[in-house]
Amino acid sequence: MKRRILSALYRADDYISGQELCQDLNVSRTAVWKTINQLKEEGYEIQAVSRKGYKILSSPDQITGEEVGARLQTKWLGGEIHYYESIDSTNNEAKRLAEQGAPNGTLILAEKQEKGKGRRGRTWETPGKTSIAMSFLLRPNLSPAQASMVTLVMGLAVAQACRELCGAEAKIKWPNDIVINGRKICGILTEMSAEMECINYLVVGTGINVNQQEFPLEIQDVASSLLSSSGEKTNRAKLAALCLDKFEEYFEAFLRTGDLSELEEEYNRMLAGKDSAVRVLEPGNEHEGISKGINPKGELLVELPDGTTEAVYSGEVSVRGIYGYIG
Ligand code: BT5
Repeated sequence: MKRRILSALYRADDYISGQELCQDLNVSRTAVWKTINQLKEEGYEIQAVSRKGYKILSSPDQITGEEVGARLQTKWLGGEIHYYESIDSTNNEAKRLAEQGAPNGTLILAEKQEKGKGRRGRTWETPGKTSIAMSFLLRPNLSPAQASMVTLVMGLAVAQACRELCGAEAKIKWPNDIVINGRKICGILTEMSAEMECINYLVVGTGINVNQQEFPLEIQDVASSLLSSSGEKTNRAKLAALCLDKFEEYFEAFLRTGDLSELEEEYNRMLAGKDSAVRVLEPGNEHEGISKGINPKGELLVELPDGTTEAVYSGEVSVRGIYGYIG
């Protein structure tokens, strides 16, 4: 009920009458009035003007299921939402829920992560109140080999959402970071449960630095936030919802062809360091080349000094040393 009323208030550009709310949601005027009061108690500023109705003036900065859910325009992503003030890791929670049979599209949001995870055992800082930590569960009909492309689809969604909502010069650092001016503002971790031929489920976890003004010493030189780079605060729930809206749209494009052929061009426009030198950190075979952007399989094409081009698969190597920081 709260989510539906919030959603109607957000959708209305101007005032929405009590009667409209009752009719749209099929509830009584008293129920609407009660919910509006409840929202006010929670910190929402809602103006009520006679003969005009209700208008939302401001909302508390929180990343709850209601706040994000009310802003979502997706068809299936976020159909079920779980919110935690504090959790070990939203990816871990998504996996636990997946094992209990949670449906495709289930979304997990947390204000704070106690054990946020990066790739290969690294950690991810989610201090609370300033960032986004979210994971969602997918049960796609894909082969395990296609899974790494889903990280790229989310990267494109986050970069576009940051550009659209914050006007930020967000770029994608292949395969799983979003950077602004060479500093990381977002990391994506996709985890998979699979058999030989098919995926049981995928968990796509995204951490975004939104309103942080400072960072722990260890990541001070590599990390940034949307606030630090633009000077303006961003509503976290709005940004999270926009990332998810865009993911659903791009993911459907990905499913249509089973690869990134419909998204490749847009992705390469947003790619940091395209046509510049990159260092490929293949164990035992570190080498340099020129980044030529991704191919439809999501591999990074690297032109080597001898003129040949190699396709770097995200699962095998990482690329670094190009965006002003070592990542
Ligand atoms: C990543 O790993 O960038 C993937 C991060 C995924 C985080 C999300 S949050 C929601 C979901 N739940 C989880 O538990 N995880 C996901 P990687 O490329 O390995 O980068 C990790 C490195 O980034 C660390 O070793 C630090 O150097 C740096 N780092 C840690 N926290 C950071 C932050 N808040 N901002 C920028 N850099 C950070």
